[in-house]
Amino acid sequence: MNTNNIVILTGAGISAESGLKTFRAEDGLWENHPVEEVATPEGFARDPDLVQRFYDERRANILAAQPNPAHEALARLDASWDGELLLVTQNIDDLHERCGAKRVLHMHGEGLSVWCQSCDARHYWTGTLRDGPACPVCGEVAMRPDIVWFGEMPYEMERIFEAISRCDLFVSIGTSGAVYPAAGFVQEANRAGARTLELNLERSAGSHFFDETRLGPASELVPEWVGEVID
Ligand code: BJW
Repeated sequence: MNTNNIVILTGAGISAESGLKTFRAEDGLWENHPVEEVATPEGFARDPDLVQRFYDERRANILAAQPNPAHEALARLDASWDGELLLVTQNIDDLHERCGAKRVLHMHGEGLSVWCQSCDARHYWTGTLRDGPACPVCGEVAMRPDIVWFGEMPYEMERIFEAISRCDLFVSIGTSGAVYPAAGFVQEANRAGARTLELNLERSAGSHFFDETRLGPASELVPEWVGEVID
């Protein structure tokens, strides 16, 4: 089958070799708090200082991390692929963009973006929020991380489902398949008649939905696969 339209989904596993922690591989805790406790609107309402500190730390980690060969390979694919391509990432880091990838969509938000709850402006932000900086646009102290928490609607779902409905190849990289709606994308791609490929360190919750699963570190599997596609 000829491949023209590609949708790629990436998760925390692609950035693991850049030193950014995955969510479920270790104990899933941050300072003894389950991640679900800090990554929810309820958690933020209950203890804003805790949640701001969590994301201040994540922001600093993102800035310190460097892309790895998997990010570089996907950027090469993006630059050379004449057909349609959408790189949907669940990650809040900017490692895809730092390699030059252009067709990137951050469905769970961005760690280096903050969102003013008072005037709705978004700002590129590399500093902290726990000290309560005022919004540069409206002056109110009402900024939160621009992150999609549990119970909130991920970004650009219509555009994602539309791209999946037209793709002929769907590739999932470094994600456990534990969080919806991203975990359901493979079934949407199957319904669309696309070929489905999973690249992951270990079998995921949704492995049985894929036509093919390749196991190994993303820094090896992704450059190999991109080499096959470009050639
Ligand atoms: C490697 C590797 C290496 C390691 N190389 N691989 C009951 C049933 C179904 C759904 C629900 C339910 N109850 C509630 C829900 C909905 C809920 C949900 O899914 N909950 C689950 C816990 C069940 N989802 C939501 O609330 C979402 N919103 C929503 O559903 O809105 C309604 C809606 C309806 C219909 C259509 C559309 C919308 C919002 C989800 C928001 C997720 N937010 C987080 C945190 C924010 C970002 C941040 O702080 O960074 O996003 S949670 C966290 O999980 C983060 C991640 O993006 C996300 C996915 O994790 P990921 O990337 O898969 O990481 P891991 O750690 O799980 O896996 C890493 C994988 O890599 C592993 O497999 C490793 O083996 C592998 N790996 N090293 C290759 N070197």
